[in-house]
Amino acid sequence: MFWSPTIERLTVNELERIQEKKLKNLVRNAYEYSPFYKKKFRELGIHPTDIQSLRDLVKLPFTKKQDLRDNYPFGMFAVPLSQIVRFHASSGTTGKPTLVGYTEDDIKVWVESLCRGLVSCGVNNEDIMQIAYGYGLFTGGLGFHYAAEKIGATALPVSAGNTERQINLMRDLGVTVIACTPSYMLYMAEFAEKMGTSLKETKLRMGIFGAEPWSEETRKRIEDKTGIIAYDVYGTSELSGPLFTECIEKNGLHIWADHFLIEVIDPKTGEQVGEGEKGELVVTTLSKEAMPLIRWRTGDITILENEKCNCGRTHPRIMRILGRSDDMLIVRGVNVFPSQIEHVLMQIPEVGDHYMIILDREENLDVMTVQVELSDKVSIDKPADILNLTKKVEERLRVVLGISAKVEIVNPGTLQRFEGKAKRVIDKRKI
Ligand code: DLL
Repeated sequence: MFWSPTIERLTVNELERIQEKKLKNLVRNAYEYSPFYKKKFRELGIHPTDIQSLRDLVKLPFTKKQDLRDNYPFGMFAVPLSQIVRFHASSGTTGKPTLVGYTEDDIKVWVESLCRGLVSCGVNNEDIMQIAYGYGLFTGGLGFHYAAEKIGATALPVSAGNTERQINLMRDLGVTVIACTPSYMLYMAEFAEKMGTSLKETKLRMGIFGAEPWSEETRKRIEDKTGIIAYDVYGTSELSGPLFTECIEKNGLHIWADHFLIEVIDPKTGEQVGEGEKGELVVTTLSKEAMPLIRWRTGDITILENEKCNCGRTHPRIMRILGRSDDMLIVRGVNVFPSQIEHVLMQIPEVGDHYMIILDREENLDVMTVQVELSDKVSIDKPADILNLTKKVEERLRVVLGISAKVEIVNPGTLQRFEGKAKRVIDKRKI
């Protein structure tokens, strides 16, 4: 089944012709209307007429997360605010979020992309889709919501959390498709067992899982425990939100080439790697109006596959995300940079210079513990004072990160010291 049968099966040549036309247009628009790109192109001596074909893409500079931070909130936008119909945001390194704006057409392209993906997994208008990604500034909930409705499926906008209610609704309403993080699915499966039931006894037949790294082993576990088919979905807020999914072949995620131009590069040299080689995914948005991105460094490591898929789609695929090229952690679906944690800790005079971040899974849910030494400059030893300090650090971290962390205050000099590069993150999670 196809959502846009003609477009999804265009020949590579036809797709390239669309991409070339859109790329030229994008560069012209960015140069004219985006203050950020105008300045950057001028600094580098690039003029839109330098871009005549897809081969010229490499002449263009990369765009990085830091660019979004430096131009917060509206400096990346290429349309006036009156044309923006929605904002989404994800957490940033120093408390400032990464803001994304959408025009009406940007939302349409996002929805179209995800509809193609969902239909490629077999979602149809008979399905009831439980959307257990967070609704709000996070793109997961609303992204799936709009696509489910567009397909004519029934959206159940339950958002994340309140697991007992999730399971009751799933059973009572005969939910057939669920969309959530893979770790939350595992948690739900276990919770159902505690409630004396099993998700195998529901009508659930499929799950679309993403927003965090996961593995083939986790897919197998989810499928074994729940009896459903598990598909991968990828996207980032900067590119819109959830966008690309596997099809029923489960052999890579289709990237919709009429809207997104992809490259895979060596993160160190910036050079494109050969097909089949591992590298960082770089995406140029060909249709986005509000916040066009040229050669956006996703930070995600993958492998590109250009061969036509057995499902009949001609658009390129990326293989399951294999890791990150930077230190970004994903904790309960939220992007967390260790530097954000350091920033919070170092603003609190009662804590010392040394800390450790420990990530683990309890009942399939991520738990983050931050161990930090007490400063040797202060004399706090009463348990009540330590408790107050613990609460204060926890609260500050919660405000900045948007998720909670367990804080443990330890005595000065007790945490590990490093001679070379500090390794402050211990990730015990098995994905
Ligand atoms: O996580 C968008 C999304 C929502 C995708 C729902 C899928 C489902 P951000 O919060 O901006 O956006 O986080 C994007 O999450 O750069 C990857 O590192 C990671 N990520 C997303 N999907 C996958 C996946 C949403 N399927 C960051 N596998 C990305 C591995 C993923 N990592």
